[in-house]
Amino acid sequence: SPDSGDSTSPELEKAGLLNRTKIAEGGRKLRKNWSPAWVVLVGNSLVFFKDPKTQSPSSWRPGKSRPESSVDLRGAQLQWANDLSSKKNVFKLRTVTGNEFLLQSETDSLIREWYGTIQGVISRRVSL
Ligand code: I3S
Repeated sequence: SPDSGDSTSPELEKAGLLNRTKIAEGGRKLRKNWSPAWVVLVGNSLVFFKDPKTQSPSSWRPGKSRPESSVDLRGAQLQWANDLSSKKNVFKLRTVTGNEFLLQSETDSLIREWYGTIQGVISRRVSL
């Protein structure tokens, strides 16, 4: 890829549209509020962008658009969480700071890819 030799910016690992809700902040439970988000995995961060109509995987780059929020994957925990929702294909991501997110897709293969890629990043960072 054109970016692979650029050591000044972390490599984009994956980007796409997922349904997302935050369910806890600092260990404190929040009311669910599902909404679609562009999710971008870059370096050890999972970055969320709000409006899927005005965002695309090519517009995530710094300066082009402002992320809604960003999650540090170092020390995070990932688990399937179909017990936490009536929706199918749900997994939960918990950060070291006690923030918890549910991520979901109607497409089985897509959610499995995301799970695997995020788990790969978490495992890789833990061993550093
Ligand atoms: O786990 P819950 O509380 O049943 O989650 C549902 C609610 O948050 C609901 O919102 P209101 O209680 O504000 O109406 C959402 O609309 C649902 O999507 C939530 O459940 P699912 O099963 O979709 O995660």
